[in-house]
Amino acid sequence: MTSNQKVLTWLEEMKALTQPDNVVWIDGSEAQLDALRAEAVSTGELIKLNEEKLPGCYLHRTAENDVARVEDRTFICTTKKEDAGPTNNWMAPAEMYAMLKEIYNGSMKGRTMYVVPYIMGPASSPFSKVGIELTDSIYVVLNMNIMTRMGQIALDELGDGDFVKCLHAKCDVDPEKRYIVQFPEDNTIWSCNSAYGGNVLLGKKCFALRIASYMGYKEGWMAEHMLILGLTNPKGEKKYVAAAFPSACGKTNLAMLIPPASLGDYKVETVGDDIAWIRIGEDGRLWAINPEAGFFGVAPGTSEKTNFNALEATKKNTIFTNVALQDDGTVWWEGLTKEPPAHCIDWLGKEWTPESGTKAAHPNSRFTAPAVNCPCISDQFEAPKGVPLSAIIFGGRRAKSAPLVYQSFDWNHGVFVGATMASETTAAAAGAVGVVRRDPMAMRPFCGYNMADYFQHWIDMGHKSELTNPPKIFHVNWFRRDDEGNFMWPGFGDNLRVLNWILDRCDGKVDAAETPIGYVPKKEDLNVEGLDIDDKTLTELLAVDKDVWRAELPGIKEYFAQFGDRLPKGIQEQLDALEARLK
Ligand code: TSX
Ligand code: MN
Repeated sequence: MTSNQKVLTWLEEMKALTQPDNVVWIDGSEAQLDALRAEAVSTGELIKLNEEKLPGCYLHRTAENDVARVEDRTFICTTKKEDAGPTNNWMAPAEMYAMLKEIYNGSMKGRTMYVVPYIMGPASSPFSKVGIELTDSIYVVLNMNIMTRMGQIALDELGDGDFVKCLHAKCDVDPEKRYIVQFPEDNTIWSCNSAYGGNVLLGKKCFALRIASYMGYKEGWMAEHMLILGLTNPKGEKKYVAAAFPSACGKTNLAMLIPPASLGDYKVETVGDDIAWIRIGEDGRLWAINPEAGFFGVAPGTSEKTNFNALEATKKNTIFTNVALQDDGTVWWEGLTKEPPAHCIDWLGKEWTPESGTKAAHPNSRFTAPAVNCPCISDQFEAPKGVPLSAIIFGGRRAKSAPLVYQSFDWNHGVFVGATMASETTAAAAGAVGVVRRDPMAMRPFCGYNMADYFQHWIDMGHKSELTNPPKIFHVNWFRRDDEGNFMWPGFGDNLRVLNWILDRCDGKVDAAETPIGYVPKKEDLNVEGLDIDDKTLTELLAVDKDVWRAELPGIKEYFAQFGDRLPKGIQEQLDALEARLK
């Protein structure tokens, strides 16, 4: 399948280490995939779902202790500890390789190793990169088939070039020996003792964010935890934005937003829901591609009402992980319907009724759905150069501080807005509810190098002479609450009203009010026609309370303090300027 000597040499080395009984090259053909699906069904690894209602769909249940990414066991192994920075776990590469080799040693005895070549990005795009994942899990192969361009196509793309070397072994799924390890200086990812999505689909968070962010730092581009969407207005003018949100802010929902018909003939198209690779184009703008080919979305909360398009995307050729199985061979999760089913099999494989007092689907249960299934997928989804960005949007879940939307004063201030991103925790995550978690650019668990250097890279990108027309930078908050604790903004499709203000600002079409934190809309410039929202609420939604913002400063300072003198001067200047404006 390939004569690339680097691939063949590495494969021999990994075979000698893991000692599989068989090695199977994945070519991406339907015949081979079908055989793998059949094998997984025969062993119980997959459950075939109702072929009439959910054609080509399967259910997989992971081990009970293997249901999420494991940040405390995720490492960035650079030669120097400082290059990984204070927000990453670190171990010296030689020490880590030695420790992991003991775990991998003979771990594939009696098993089959699958060689999975894949492309992150559209085939034959100059922005795309090739990886090869060695895995002993059919579930991983079938998920990679949805999430990437996989098989011979990737080897053809690779030629005799370089690739990211990914090794995954399920081992005993022992949580004490579970490691997700990036070696950015070696283009290498090693993952063991897990069989859950983000830990084992190594093209996604490990490659397309952690390794790629380091590549972008070295090569002058950016790998970001961002959705990409296209918005066409009634005049037919099309613009693209990228947006970063921490978890539980509805990023996939925004990526697939349905414009309310009452606002006129708008169209939203999805380019990506999770990751953007961004470069400076020949026209002096930033251009973004989605390196992925599918959506690995959180199932609970996804419904016809919250995200019709995502739900549609899951109706064929989709793999569900840790959702509930209904008696008719379809799936269910909390929030899919108002009324739960009278009976189902829960994510642990046990009988479940609404009286069980437990969740039928795991809160982090997932669908792996092909992007081509999405009714609103962009016609630019496969565009080799990607799409030009008019705006970059940062967001968070804040009850009181952040107004509905504000624009940064300039690029460096926009980087500061991203660097100070924070979100209040929800019941969906482990731990206390309503606690402020700092999550710069939503990259806290995904930055493959020192986050202070990452901030500097953001600043530097904005000042490159080739970037003659940078996007404007904004911050949104759909989650502001009144004193009774009610959400003040209807959110969902009505967020289009905010996107319209953002794009009008990019076009210089609307004025704004200057506040200490940035430019906020003048009330009359935000279209609230047809909304049940009174003047007082609107004022409150757009208000910037100096006292609340002054109270934010200690948390920001404390967060930045961990970077010591590696914190960019450009960021410190922004902090000082904000403090002065809040006096
Ligand atoms: O995804 C959300 N978005 C973005 C949509 C494009 N959610 C769900 C978040 C959990 C992942 C939201 N929840 C949004 C939002 O804009 N806003 C809210 C808060 C909210 C919830 C319910 C209502 C209003 C606001 N109203 C009623 O239920 C009637
Ligand atoms: Mn994500």
